Amino acid sequence: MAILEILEYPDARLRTIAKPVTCFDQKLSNLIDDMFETMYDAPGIGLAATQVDEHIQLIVMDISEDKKDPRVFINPEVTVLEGDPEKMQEGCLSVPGFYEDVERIEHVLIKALDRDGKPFELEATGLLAVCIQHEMDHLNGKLFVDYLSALKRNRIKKKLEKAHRMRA
Ligand code: QAP
Ligand code: CO
Repeated sequence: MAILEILEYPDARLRTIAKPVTCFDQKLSNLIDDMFETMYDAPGIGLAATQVDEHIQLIVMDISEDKKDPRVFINPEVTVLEGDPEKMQEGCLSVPGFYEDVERIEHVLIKALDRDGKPFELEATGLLAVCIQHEMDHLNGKLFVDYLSALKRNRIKKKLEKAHRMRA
């Protein structure tokens, strides 16, 4: 297993559109394990393959307190069950140190494949619903900062660019 490098905003590779997974092989299984290790190490509650520069429709997530509920979503699709938007504070491993309110659909039906390629369905509300929408945005090249005002987004961009310059 390995801890992978997480791309950070405004890295252009975060704008890549992910392709569906077609091959459920050992390579995919290894990537899933590495993504869990990377997410738990951060620590985070969700990570999309896009964030580790792998442009396939794969998400790992664990919203439990004790890292006891690892979930894998491959080629996910979301259907709106109740359209009422819910405001929740979001963060992102690709936007470290920044947290802002974003409006998301509060009740969704998720259809996805598990790590063996077996289809499953899951009704989600609360944090799980918010998190799957956040992670599916990554697969479409979208970040939570895109929902903020240009002023807030640019402030975050400048601060992260400065941090990256200091690191280099
Ligand atoms: C997405 O985000 C999410 O800034 C997952 O310094 C977050 O795991 C969906 C993290 C909140 C819904 C609500 C962020 C870790 C982790 C940071 C994460 C940081 C260290 C973010
Ligand atoms: Co994120």
